[in-house]
Amino acid sequence: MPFTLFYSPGACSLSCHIALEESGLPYERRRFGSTDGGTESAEYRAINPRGRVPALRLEDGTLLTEAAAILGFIAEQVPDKKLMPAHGTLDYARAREWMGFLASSVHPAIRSVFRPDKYAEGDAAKEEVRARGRRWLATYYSDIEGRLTGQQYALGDAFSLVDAYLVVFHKWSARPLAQPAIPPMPAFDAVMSRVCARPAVAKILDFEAAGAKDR
Ligand SMILES: N[C@@H](CCC(=O)N[C@@H](CS)C(=O)NCC(=O)O)C(=O)O
Repeated sequence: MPFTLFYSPGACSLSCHIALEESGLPYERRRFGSTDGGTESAEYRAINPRGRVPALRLEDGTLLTEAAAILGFIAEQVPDKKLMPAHGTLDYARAREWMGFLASSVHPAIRSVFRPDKYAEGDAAKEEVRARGRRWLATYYSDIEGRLTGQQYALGDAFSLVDAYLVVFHKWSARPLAQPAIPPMPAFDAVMSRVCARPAVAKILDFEAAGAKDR
């Protein structure tokens, strides 16, 4: 049995979907929507009690969660593809730094803008959460832009799965709820043009945009 990716179109699971396609490994995928009740369903909770995507089921039935962990795991299955820098190098630490920042700072800020209902009740409280989230987004996206200025890819001259993870945050930044907070990002846009032109990335973006349910 190949790996099975549990994903929701356009969610952070997009990064792992791209990673699997880049890896060339055989995989299956199952869609559980994060905004239509799919991830909250009893069927999905039985698969992943955390009720979030992404999740990756391995050949032996083990379930792995958390996008950053899944990205690292996929890269390690295909070391020749060099989807992540070698362990023990500063580049590897830099990749972990990017992933930690995206997962623990930028993602929660985005969540407070897209899903304030997860943090507050009542319209006024939700708007306050959203407004504060937007202030964080302005700071974080300026930080991303600064780090990407002068770079071909997040880690320098070579594509890595950090770039696959950044695709998610670039797509989210274009959504109307986030847009008012997002500064001009010419460097981020240029890196993403390069990344999204990769055949594997373009294929998965098309697939998720079409909302297709099968491979
Ligand atoms: N820390 C997790 C967060 C995963 C997460 O929040 N995924 C969202 C989609 S982007 C989700 O499943 N949301 C459904 C929900 O919160 O009910 C990770 O980085 O993988």
